[in-house]
Amino acid sequence: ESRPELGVFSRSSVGTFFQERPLLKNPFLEDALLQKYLSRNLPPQILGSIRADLAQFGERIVKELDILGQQCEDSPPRLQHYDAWGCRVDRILTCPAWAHMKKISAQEGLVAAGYERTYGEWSRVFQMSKLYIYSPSAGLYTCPLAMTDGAAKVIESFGMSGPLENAFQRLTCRDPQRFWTSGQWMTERKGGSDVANGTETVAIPQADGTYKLYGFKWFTSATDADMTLTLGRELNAEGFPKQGSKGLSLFYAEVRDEQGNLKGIEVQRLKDKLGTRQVPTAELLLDGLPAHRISSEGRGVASISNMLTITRIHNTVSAVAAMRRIIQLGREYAAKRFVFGKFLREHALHVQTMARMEVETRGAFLLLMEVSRLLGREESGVASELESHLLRLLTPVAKLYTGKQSEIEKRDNRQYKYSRTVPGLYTKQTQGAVAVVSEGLECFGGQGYMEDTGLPRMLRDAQVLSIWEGTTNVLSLDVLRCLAKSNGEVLEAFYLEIKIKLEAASGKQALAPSVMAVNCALSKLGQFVQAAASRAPSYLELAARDLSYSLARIYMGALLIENAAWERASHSDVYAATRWCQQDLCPVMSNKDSGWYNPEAPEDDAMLVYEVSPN
Ligand code: UCC
Ligand code: FAD
Repeated sequence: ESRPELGVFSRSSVGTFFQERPLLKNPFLEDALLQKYLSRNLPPQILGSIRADLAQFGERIVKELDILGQQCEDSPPRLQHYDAWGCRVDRILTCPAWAHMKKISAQEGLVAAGYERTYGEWSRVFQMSKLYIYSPSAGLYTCPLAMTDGAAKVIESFGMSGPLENAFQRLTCRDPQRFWTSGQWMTERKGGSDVANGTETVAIPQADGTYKLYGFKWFTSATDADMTLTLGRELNAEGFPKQGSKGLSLFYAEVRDEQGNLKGIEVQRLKDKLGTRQVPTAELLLDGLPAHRISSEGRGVASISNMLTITRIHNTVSAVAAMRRIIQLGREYAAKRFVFGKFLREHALHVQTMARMEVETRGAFLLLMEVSRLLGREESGVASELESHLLRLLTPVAKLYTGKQSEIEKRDNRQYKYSRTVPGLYTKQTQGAVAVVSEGLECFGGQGYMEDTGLPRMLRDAQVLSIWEGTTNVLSLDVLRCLAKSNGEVLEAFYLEIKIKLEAASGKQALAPSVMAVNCALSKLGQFVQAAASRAPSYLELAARDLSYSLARIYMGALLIENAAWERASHSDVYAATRWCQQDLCPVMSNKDSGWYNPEAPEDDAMLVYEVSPN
């Protein structure tokens, strides 16, 4: 008897095991630290309503928005240059999910909440908390929201009249039909950091007091916006553009006419980007864009700085939110993935890896909330001078540190021998804006690398956070400028606020080593600043990045201690503070001792980078 031929007419067998996927749960209810932060700080009369809003929004994120965010990634924007009849139209075509995000953003008041000020000085904490749970599911719609918020802030600071009043109402409204978004066009081909020398756009005055702008904007994100703030150069008496920073003014422009066609703008092309693919980023030729000057002549950069403050805080939101989300998903997965005889969450080495990510994220989160709190206080008119100084300093510090953050190994308090002519200790500092997210992807093994899990895009989108809105070095120089300009008052504010935060931990034995570490770092910082005062400006320039990192780590240490000193704090809060404070909190002092900022260092660095082959 012959055997039947097996499987000829059956489907091939693919096995019976399928890994359970990590589920996104309500990102507000899953976030113990956010909830504790709100309970610790918010007045009881507003806590309930803010919690209810965030819990409800968290539910909406899981059920409705996360999938829309993925659709934005899957259907990136396209540029249609010509219509079927050969007419130039330059339409930026976005997907329905992107349009839906605009509607939801208005309904949820994601910009409006910052201006309605329903919760007084806590309104910004509320708004940023909402954006923080939304951001990883937003399909990068948080990018236009950031610029919209920044534009509203600039307009509010100028006072509203004429078209600006209408614009402000639209940027800050909850009605999806009326809601506008704004662009922020600063970067031209010659420079995005060096705006003063890079801007070639000229503003030609018109008889009615308005202007027409001619130039080329090299990067313009969320180019489907309704309006923009941008920089342009006015002409001197001889009819030539005025050069330098003093030649730049700030302009307001509505970019489309009633029919939705662009006014005096050609879209050259859409950018082909590593990440942020959901967002249309374009190169624009301004060919007579009608505009209103809103700053006084030559005060363009100073006037747009309010926008930079807001967008840099939003950038911090995105950085911290990405870290938090990958941990939330990673810990979910670790409870489901079974390897070597037990669940991942039972493998101590895996959990140690996640704990390192968690410590990073906690420090970053508290710094984000601190900056939001200070912004809210300033906007409610209750901030002290000290707090305004702190806000100015901590905004670039938070942006640059959280964008770059998350390189885990430095957390170990290991010190590496640095064998150069100058003996010293070298604290390892391989840097990577994406390190927590990158480590987070590894937590899913091979699946973390698979596009259809939705995870890889988190890494791609994280990479931009240290580049746009000011690179790490440029912001480090901004930190220097801010310190230098204030005659010592900003640094004094920094010291005073930290002392206040450490006070909260007095008498708490478990926190004593951490308090000591922060105090020790503060005194090293003081020694550094004192020593640097007598050195050439190039010395501080070389130290700028390490100095900014030191400010970030020290301040985050103080915030973690303050958090852990709360009477309802958990053992984990104390542990997080302890772990944070075990690292080198003042790398600028360690690297000073290694001679990295000395006059001969640039030459050595240049030789290293540009070494040529001997033959
Ligand atoms: O990248 C962009 C959009 C991306 C998409 C949106 C992302 C949203 C967040 C993510 C959410 C998903 S838009 C392009 C962003 N571009 C930058 O960030 C530029 C980076 N470069 C700088 O920041 C430079 O430091 C410059 C451009 C500010 C340097 O210009 P100047 O002209 O050389 O600067 P000066 O002379 O130092 O400063 C001119 C004035 C001074 O005031 P006065 O004249 O009163 O002494 C400064 O104190 O501007 C003041 N100023 C500031 N004030 C400069 N920066 C600031 C500041 N940050 N805060 C307050
Ligand atoms: P460069 O200034 O050429 O920097 C190159 C390198 O030099 C960097 O490592 C930088 O840190 C370093 N460097 C520069 N100056 C110094 C210095 N003085 N000392 C030490 N190091 C220095 N711009 C807009 O205006 N609007 C937008 O909507 C917008 N969207 C963007 C979207 C995306 C996806 C990207 C990637 C960029 C976008 N940008 C936008 C541009 C962005 O803001 C700039 O690219 C950024 O500010 C850096 O400017 P740059 O490209 O001229 O770099």
